[in-house]
Amino acid sequence: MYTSASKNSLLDKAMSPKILFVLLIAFSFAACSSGETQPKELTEQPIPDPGNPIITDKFTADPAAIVYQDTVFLYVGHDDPAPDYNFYDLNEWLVYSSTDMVNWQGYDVPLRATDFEWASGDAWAAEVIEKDGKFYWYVSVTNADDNAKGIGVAVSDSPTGPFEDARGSALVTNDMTTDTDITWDDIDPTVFIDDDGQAYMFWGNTVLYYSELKDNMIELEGEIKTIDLPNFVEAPWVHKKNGYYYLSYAYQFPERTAYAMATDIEGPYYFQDILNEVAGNTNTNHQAIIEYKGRDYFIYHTGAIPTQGGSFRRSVSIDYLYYNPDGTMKRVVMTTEGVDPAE
Ligand code: FUB
Repeated sequence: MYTSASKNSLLDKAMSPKILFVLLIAFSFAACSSGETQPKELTEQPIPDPGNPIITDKFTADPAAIVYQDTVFLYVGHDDPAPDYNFYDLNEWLVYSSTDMVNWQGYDVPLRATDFEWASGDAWAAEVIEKDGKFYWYVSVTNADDNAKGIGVAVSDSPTGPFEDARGSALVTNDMTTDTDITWDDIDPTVFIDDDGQAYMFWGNTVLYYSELKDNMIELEGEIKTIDLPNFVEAPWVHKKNGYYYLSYAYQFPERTAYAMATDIEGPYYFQDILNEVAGNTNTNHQAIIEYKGRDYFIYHTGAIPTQGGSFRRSVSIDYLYYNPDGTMKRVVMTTEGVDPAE
């Protein structure tokens, strides 16, 4: 039987602190799950400081970088197509230097495709390496002999040039690599000198080739071999850290950057992961990786220069690279801000 006494005791129960607490939680949960949170008070935030792209007065592509005597030297191709032309049009390479990764000094043009008499043009991706005080610049150009892409090498006593053709002929010609029928598989050289002093050159498009270099750095040594990597397109870059060899490369097209790891320069290379996503409005990505003043950097290109940037009008950007404790690399976060001045 329901009496007022029993009604009171129910009310008393309902008002107990324990039940009140449960009700409060239930109400807050219901409010949250229906999206009824209180908006925070909004304030104006600082406009991002556009550190990327790092060079804005020219289109720059295919970055490669070295650290020499505490200075970073950045080597790029100069995208320079006429306004109505929509393909790669690069005739020269440029060099910049920096001691903080933020402020970059330019120099006179150090090398042009026409500096190789046997080439008909096309200053495609290239990379410089220092050995015994000389600087060797390995380049992709079109070989006038067969109208196919080939690799040349220039040399200088200074990281900023001027550079001159070190051989007077191509280091790699299309007929030396027969794993594919395409005429542009001999591009994008990257050179790595291992701890024992042996230099290796990796290059390719669709097929990834590599070979040892002779001590003089301007001749191949031994046979040309291949490395099989998933969805390899081009732009190999080799670096070493804490005993691991990292082979990063352009993966699929439009390009992401992916990487594989090995404990020996010649492999086997084990695929790891995507390292960088498609770089905005450009089909290509083309990375360089360096360590400088205790931090790791991922240097790449995007089509981010307003308003004409794109696949054939690229510009170099820099963001931080981070490693996991097991040596794998974290995916790069491409930013507008770029990096802070290195100290
Ligand atoms: O710049 C011309 C070509 O585009 C390069 O050789 C490739 O790596 C791609 O970035």
